[in-house]
Amino acid sequence: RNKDNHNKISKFISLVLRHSPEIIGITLDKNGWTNTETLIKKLYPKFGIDLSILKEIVASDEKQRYSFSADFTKIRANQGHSVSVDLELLPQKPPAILYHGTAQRFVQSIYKQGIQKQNRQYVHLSKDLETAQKVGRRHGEVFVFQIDTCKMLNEGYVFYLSENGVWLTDEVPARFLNPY
Ligand code: HQG
Repeated sequence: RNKDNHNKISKFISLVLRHSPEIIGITLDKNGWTNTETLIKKLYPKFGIDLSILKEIVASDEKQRYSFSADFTKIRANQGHSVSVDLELLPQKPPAILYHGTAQRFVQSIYKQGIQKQNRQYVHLSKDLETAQKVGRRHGEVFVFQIDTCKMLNEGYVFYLSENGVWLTDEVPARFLNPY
């Protein structure tokens, strides 16, 4: 099915735009952008896509993972990077509670060390419970933390909102965590 195929291509685009551009011989600029035409050229042998298909994939992506520049000459991932890029996000005031979905097997360690960004550039937080549950389920038996963002703001922690609605921060120390 078209949709399954698009999902497969989207997964691969995630991999190159967030983690490993070198596997298809592209580079990201300091803000995470890559040249759209070059990306298409490099993806063509594997997936046979053109600009109109890429536009369709970007527009229909369930999590709106990618953005084009206004003139479509550049494309980047909206969040989730492990390579270091500057998304030029401005600090934003989050809702009073945010959620983080994880696996039960990580809970003990998170209560000890807080939520750390691991391989990514930021810790990812969700504004709704349902999304957090989905994120957690990717890792195993799900467990959801509630994060007291008011208290974090009072103590000077900073939050960013990605283009596609994911809340990002550097870390969440354990004292701001409650079980859902
Ligand atoms: C856990 C997906 C032990 C953390 C999602 C998480 C998201 C700890 C895992 C985005 C820990 C890292 C990000 C500690 C954190 N001890 N485990 N101290 N601190 N962890 O995938 O948040 O579909 O890097 O709880 O929707 O699961 O790819 O982060 O379980 O938005 O677009 O370490 O990825 O988006 O896992 O997911 P990840 P995440 P996409």
